[in-house]
Amino acid sequence: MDQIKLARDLLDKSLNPLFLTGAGISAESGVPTFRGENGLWKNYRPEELATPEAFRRDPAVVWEWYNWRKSLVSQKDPNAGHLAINFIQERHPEMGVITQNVDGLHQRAGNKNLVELHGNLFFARCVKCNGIVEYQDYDNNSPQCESCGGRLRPHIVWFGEQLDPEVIGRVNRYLQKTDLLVIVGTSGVVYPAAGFASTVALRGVKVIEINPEPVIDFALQLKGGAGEVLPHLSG
Ligand code: BV8
Ligand code: ZN
Repeated sequence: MDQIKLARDLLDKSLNPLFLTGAGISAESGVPTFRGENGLWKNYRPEELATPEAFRRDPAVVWEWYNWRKSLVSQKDPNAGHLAINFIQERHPEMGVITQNVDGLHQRAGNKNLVELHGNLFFARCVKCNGIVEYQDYDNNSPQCESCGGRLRPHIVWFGEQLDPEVIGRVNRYLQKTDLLVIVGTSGVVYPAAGFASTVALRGVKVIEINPEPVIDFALQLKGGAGEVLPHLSG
């Protein structure tokens, strides 16, 4: 039986499927991935931009990069992969979608039960009072907090920073409950997300991976793009 049919069967029989996505699900929307050919990290070094030290050293440069990414993403739309998740959630209304992405495309697609592991490009956080505000601006590289005048930073989890404990709690509840983990478009490099597949596989949960270059050897691998494969699982 071909892989897609197998995966479709597993999804139809699953009582608690769970999705985990990475930059690859946004690739067909025209949002560059991180480590791919024309990836974001290709022209930048993460440690120079996506770390608290980089922000302390030169906040304006870090804001310039995030503002550029924000303006890029706001001109893109969710693709068939994001939209297919809506149809799958019609059959599985409790299904969680844990994403490493900060581009907000899952929300814009209408996906429910979303957990953003690494924050969101369109929010900022005050380094002084920790207030979180929506921040859609593209051209202000040194935004200030309106309530306390403190410096605003991107509401993004940088390397070496802990994830929000509330987010981790939600993730753990989903990981404990799931009977099928579908992983879409991640190179499996960044922790803790990179550890989720083995966490659930250890208790016998099946893992499906959708990726043109699959990386999880114990998964049922569907080689291909999210936008072409996911609609076959949702129809
Ligand atoms: C933490 C910033 C506690 C936001 C990001 C040593 C060993 C293990 C772990 C560590 C270690 N040293 C430090 C750590 C922890 C560290 C880590 O994992 N480092 C890695 C690099 C080794 N993690 C952390 O620091 C995390 N915090 O663990 O706190 C702690 C603290 C200190 C020390 C220990 C523990 C914080 C992680 C968050 C980092 N922030 N980004 C931003 O600017 O965006 S991570 C960055 O990578 C993005 O957020 C992105 O989400 C994430 C993962 O990348 P992917 O989504 O996988 O994208 P990528 O380009 O890599 O791959 C794309 C995939 O798509 C490819 O496979 C490709 O084939 C596929 N694809 C392409 N086209 C398609 C497709 N798939 C489907 N369809 C297509 N069309
Ligand atoms: Zn403040």
